[in-house]
Amino acid sequence: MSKRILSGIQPTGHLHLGNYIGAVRQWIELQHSYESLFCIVDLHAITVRQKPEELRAAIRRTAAGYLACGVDPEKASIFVQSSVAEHAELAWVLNTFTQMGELERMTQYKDKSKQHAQNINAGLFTYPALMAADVLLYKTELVPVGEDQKQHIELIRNLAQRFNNHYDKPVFTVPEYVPPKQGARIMGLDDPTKKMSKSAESEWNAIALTDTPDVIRKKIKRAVTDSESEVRAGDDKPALTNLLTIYSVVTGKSIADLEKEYVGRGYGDFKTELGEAVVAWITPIQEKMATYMNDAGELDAVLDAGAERARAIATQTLKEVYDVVGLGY
Ligand code: ATP
Ligand code: LTN
Repeated sequence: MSKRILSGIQPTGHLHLGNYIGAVRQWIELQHSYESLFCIVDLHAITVRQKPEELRAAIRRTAAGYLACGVDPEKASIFVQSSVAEHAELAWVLNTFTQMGELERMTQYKDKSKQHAQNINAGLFTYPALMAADVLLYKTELVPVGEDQKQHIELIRNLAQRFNNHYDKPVFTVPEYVPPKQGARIMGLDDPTKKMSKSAESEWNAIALTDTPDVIRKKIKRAVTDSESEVRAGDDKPALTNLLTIYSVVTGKSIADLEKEYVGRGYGDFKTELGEAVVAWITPIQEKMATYMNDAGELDAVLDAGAERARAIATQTLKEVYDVVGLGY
């Protein structure tokens, strides 16, 4: 049997280029060789306050986004986390194996507690135990995510080993982090020192898959650049490195070739042409996304089928866990 992969994105806001390059792009490739599960992690999303109608809309839009980017529902199971109750159930058990000190070290938790200082809830703190449940329920071997999630994967590996050792049974598979080939950390267009993020304060930070062509062109025009006018990547050119990575992903050209194309030309040309390249790449994705958003029945069918396949595995694993732990009667 082929190896299993699982990944997920929170339905908060709109999918952006960072999500695509850091995560979804890998999924589309890997789905051909691995048994694949791609989740919309709505239970994670409520660790930050969400308006009910907006959350529901974001769940559907995220699912449509996966499909529009090329996740094939015949190859992969696409499902919503809250429709498989075992995620929350296993998360509870894993919470009892997770140390406070480990959670306190998580950088995502530290960042989010700063962003949401008025609501540092217990769910935000134990977020990684729920993420561990997502991964371990399916005995997942590989987890393709952006670099910001590496620390969480390391914690999940420790939890799996700790649980297995405690009961002296190999219940959980110890998963591995799969880094993106390119663009593990896409930076904000307004600030190349911070990652592009759905929840960034500035509207100039991220390019959403749903942005109109004009908005995309404007965002790229306004993107921060580095000193001197040479179009080249390098440690001393974080902004250009980021823009060149995006350019390379949307055109399939190598960064070296792009650098050659722009020898002797300034940032102005570069940005205009990058804007057009992103628009050309995104247009068919947006068209496909619109067809899924306009066909509620089709989207429901994909999510129902995905949840059913996921549930079949999840029920088995949870039963094994309850058995070894001694829960029930
Ligand atoms: P938020 O800002 O609300 O926390 P986010 O934009 O960071 O959201 P997530 O839902 O947390 O998005 O992440 C979904 C996936 O996208 C993860 O695999 C994550 O590693 C990846 N990802 C997110 N931002 C980037 C980025 N800037 N570069 C590369 N990968 C990213
Ligand atoms: N924590 C991740 C989202 C996430 C996830 C997962 C990713 C939740 N559960 C399971 C991979 C596998 C994030 O914030 N980007």
